[in-house]
Amino acid sequence: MRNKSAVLRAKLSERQVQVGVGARDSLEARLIEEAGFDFVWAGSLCISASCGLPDEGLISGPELIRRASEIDQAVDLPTVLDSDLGYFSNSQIRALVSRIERNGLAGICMEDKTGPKTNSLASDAKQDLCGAEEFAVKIRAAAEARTYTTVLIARVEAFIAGAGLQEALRRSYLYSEAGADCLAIHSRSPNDDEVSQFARAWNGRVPLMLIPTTYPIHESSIRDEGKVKMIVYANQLTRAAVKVQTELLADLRLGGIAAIDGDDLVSVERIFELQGLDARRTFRNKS
Ligand code: SPV
Ligand code: MG
Repeated sequence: MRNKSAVLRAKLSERQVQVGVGARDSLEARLIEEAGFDFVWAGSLCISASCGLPDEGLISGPELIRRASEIDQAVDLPTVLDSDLGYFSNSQIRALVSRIERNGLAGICMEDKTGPKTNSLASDAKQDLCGAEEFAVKIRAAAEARTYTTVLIARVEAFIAGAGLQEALRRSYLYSEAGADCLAIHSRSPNDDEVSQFARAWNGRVPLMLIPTTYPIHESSIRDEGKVKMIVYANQLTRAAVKVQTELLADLRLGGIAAIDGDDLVSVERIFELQGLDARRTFRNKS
């Protein structure tokens, strides 16, 4: 088996930006791989949504790992688990890191908010930070629990909580000292001002990750600056699927199958093809 965490870790020191996309299941992961992206993001928002649940920590740690590893096994790409984890105890973190490693997941992202867990893009939700020093201890516990090359991403929610640039920087230095391999600087600003200011001010040893949902960014300008090494398009696939499926269901309800234009659908053979990737891979490896 390829060591996916070593692949992801090695790429973090290259000039190129690694671009990941959020998948809620194995089929989406295969589409992401086929389209040429670098890694899969197993995000709590889309996985919760696929269970018809709010992104509020209702899926347990082991269940989230099971879902992420199902996604991971469908592709050769590395998978990063968005594990929340910030409100877990140190011993829970150690147990989960060990399970994450045994399941072959390449990276873990932990965020520095207190429970109860809320989604960072929910403007009406409580977005309280946990103590920075307390979270640094959790990062250290996760880093020390690793027996492998698992990439540990500390997610800084200072901008989400309205705590500003200086607090984002203070936390980032602490987490990088504690053993984080990368810092996810999250923002839900309508433009890239917060993340750009942060990137300009950041002089630490580890690279940055961005999750551009509410603001546009240009991958080429980010690459030239050299501090951001990971980008995640976390929820665009699920949002696109909901849009297309809602429209198709309305047409189907109103006009039956005659109302569906064949060009709006992929063929059944295309689904067979996506289902068969594993078989082809096994065949290739044997020959
Ligand atoms: C997720 O995809 O679950 C994330 C990113 O954590 S966000 O929804 O933007 O907080
Ligand atoms: Mg999440």
